[in-house]
Amino acid sequence: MAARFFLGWSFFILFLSTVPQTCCDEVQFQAGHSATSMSLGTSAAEQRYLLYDVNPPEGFNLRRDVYIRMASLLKTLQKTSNWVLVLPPWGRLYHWQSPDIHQIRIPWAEFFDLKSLDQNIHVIEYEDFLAESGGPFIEQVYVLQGYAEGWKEGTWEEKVDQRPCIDQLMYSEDRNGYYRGWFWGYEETRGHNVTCLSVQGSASVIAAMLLKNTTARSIMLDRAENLLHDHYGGKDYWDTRRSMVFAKHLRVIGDEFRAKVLQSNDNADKTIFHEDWKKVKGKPGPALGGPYLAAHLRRKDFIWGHREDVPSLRKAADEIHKLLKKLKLNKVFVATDADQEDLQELRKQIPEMVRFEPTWEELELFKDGGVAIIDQWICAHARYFIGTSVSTFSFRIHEEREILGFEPKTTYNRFCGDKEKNCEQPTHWKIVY
Ligand SMILES: Nc1nc2c(ncn2[C@@H]2O[C@H](COP(=O)(O)OP(=O)(O)O)[C@@H](O)[C@H]2O)c(=O)[nH]1
Ligand SMILES: *[C@@H]1O[C@H](CO)[C@@H](O)[C@H](O)[C@H]1NC(C)=O
Ligand SMILES: *[C@@H]1O[C@H](CO)[C@@H](O)[C@H](O)[C@H]1NC(C)=O
Ligand SMILES: [Mg+2]
Repeated sequence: MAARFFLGWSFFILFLSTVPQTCCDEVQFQAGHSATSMSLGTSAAEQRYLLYDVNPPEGFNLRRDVYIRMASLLKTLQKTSNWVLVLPPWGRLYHWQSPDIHQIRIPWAEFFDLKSLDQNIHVIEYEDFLAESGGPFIEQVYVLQGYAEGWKEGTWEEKVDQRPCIDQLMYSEDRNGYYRGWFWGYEETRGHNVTCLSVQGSASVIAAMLLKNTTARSIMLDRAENLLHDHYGGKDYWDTRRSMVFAKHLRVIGDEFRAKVLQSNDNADKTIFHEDWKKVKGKPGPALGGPYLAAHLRRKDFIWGHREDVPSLRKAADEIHKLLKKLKLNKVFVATDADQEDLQELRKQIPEMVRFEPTWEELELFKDGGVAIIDQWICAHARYFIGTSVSTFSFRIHEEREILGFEPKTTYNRFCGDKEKNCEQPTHWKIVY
């Protein structure tokens, strides 16, 4: 536990003060539990906890999308009773490969501004849940899955049913009858009951069931990505998306880099940031952006499949040079997950390339997730952005630029594959306020 707080930097102290001690043995939990079960069904104000997790191979930016779905489920639940969303600690992500860095049990406050999240729906960190709910126990785990028989042709209906588990269960019963599992790296956490649910439909289809079929106070939805958006791109979607403000310490680093290396600042760029996201009501157009082009070049697993819509480095470099000329810019900021070999090639092809390269200390401090956010923040403030086809990393940059008020044609652009015939450009999603 102490390992996470080895750093003395002042802004980490902030986190410390909000993170209570993990505690409590079973006895305490049982005591707390029986006290509350007496009032079950009688007290509408009783706090219930919604927890969730996502399929392990999914990356950071798809997980951000699943958060939006869970937030709309929480809003639906809150119409009937008192619920809070417990933020699933970050960690063990496939793309976070920097060696020797402790990258599990990371609280959301290291990446996002909790106060901003909390202005949209009531959220708490997992460590707060442990302290508040009386210990490392989750009463009911539902593992979400599809239907074994698939979709019946021609009929789409939203439904949820208790069904036998289709895949091998990632939880196992210990000798005391508790379920053990990954639980975000919290080994002491146990589930009282694990059940598989087949679901088809948007996040809120499960709401009625959570309200009526179970009295569990803490409920975890595992494989939550099986629930779809209630209304992708609607007001509720955008409210939640706008509330996902990056943590201040990461924005500050991004802004310093913009100022020092790219001669970019909010006043000149007309990209004014408000601490209160609810006060921002941008219209597309007024944002100008810093005097640089930004490109997101997704490599690794995106090129291993030889996808038709992902360019070679040569082709990407050509496109970047064309754009620099057209836009009369001489700097290009490149965000990429390219390996060392690809990076060398990129430097050769694009000598004017600028990148955010953290020192080891910065990497240890911000972690792979924080560095990716800094890359996204810098891309979001460029005069013009071009991303990689169907990368959620690029999609989140589109949204950030939309919030900042950029003209759509400076945002919804992507590289084309070398032999791609029909290079369709990304969809423009307008904010609904
Ligand atoms: N720092 C940094 N990391 C990146 C970049 N592109 C990809 N990554 C890493 O690779 C992951 C990609 O997975 P994901 O977020 O799911 O986006 P997607 O797979 O592109 O849809 C990111 O979360 C980052 O960890 C980049 O430009 N800069
Ligand atoms: C929830 O309860 C209703 C009514 O008892 C039942 O018909 C339904 O199958 C239950 N749903 C699940 C997912 O258990
Ligand atoms: C576990 O939960 C399911 C769904 O609520 C329920 O049908 C089942 O009886 C529970 N099992 C135990 C052992 O309590
Ligand atoms: Mg991914």
